[in-house]
Amino acid sequence: MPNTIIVTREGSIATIQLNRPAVLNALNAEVLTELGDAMRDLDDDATCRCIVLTGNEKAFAAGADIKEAFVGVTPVSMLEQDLTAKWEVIRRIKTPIIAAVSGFALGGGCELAMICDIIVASETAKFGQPEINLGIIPGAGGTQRLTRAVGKWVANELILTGRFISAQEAKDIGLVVHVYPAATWLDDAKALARTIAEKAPVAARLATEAVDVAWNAPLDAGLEFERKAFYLLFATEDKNEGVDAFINKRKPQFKGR
Ligand code: DAK
Repeated sequence: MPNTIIVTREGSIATIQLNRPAVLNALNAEVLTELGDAMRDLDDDATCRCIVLTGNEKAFAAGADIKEAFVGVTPVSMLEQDLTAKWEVIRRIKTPIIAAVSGFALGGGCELAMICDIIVASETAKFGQPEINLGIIPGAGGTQRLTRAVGKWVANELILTGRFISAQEAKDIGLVVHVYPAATWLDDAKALARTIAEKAPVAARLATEAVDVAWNAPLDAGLEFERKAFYLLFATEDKNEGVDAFINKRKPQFKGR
C-alpha cells in the first residue's frame, strides 16, 4: 500500500490523490516513486481509460520537498539519485491524465501538472515557478514546458519574478483549460475524465502521443507521426464501431481494440 498517495477507481476512471497534506503535498522521492508505480499499474490496466491526478483543497503540490531534496545535497549526489528518471516514468504514461488543481501548484507542482495532458483548476488554484526565490531555476521541465505553453515573454516574467498567478490568469495565458467552482472542482474534473473515458481508448492514447510529438518535433516529423497513427487506427475494431454507430444513429461501445 502506498504511503503518500491515495488511488481510487470509479469504473473506467482512476483518481490519484497526492497525500502529504502537512507539507502541502511537497514532492519527495517516495511520492514520486509511488506516483510512478501507480501510474504504470493503471497504464497497464486496459479497464482504466483516464486518470485524474489531484491534491487537496489547499494544495495540488507546493513543489519539490525543499527540506529533503535541497539541503546537504551536491551535484554528484543529485546525479546519483537521478530524480529525473522518476519524472520520466510519469511522462511516458499513455493513458490520458487530467491534472485537477486546487490551491498551490508551485515549482515542481506546476511542472507535474504540465506533464499531464490537460490541466483544470478550482477557482482557488495558484500556479507559479518560484524557484528563483531559492536561488535556483525550474529543473523538472518548467523552463521548457511553460515556455512552449505560454510563450517566451510570459514564461520569462513568471520565472524571473516567481510570482503566483490565479486560476483565471493561468486560463488566460493558456495553461489551464477550465476553471471550476471551488465547491465542485473535483467532481467537474471527474466528469471530464468520464467523457474522455467513453472515447475509443487506442485513439485517445495516439491522440495525446501525437500532441506530445507536436511539442518535440518539427512540423514535418509531427505530420508524419500523425499520418501513421491515423492509418493505424483503421486496423482497430473501435474505428469500425465508431463509424457504424454514426451511420446507424446509436451510441458507440468502444472496446479498446
Ligand atoms: N517543501 C517542503 N515543505 C514545504 C514546502 C516545500 N516545497 N511547501 C510548504 N512546505 C511546508 C512548510 O514548511 C510548512 O511546514 P511546517 O513549517 O508546518 O512544518 C507547511 O508545509 C505549510 O506551509 P506554510 O506554513 O508555508 O503555508 P503557507 O500557507 O503560509 O504558505 C506556500 C504556503 C506554498 C506559499 C509556502 O509554503 C511556500 O512558499 N512553499 C514553498 C514553495 C516553493 O518554493 N516551491 C518550489 C520549490 S523548488 C527536479 C525536480 C523537481 C524540481 C527541481 C528539479 N529534477 C528532476 C532535477 C522542483 C523544484 C521545486 O519545486
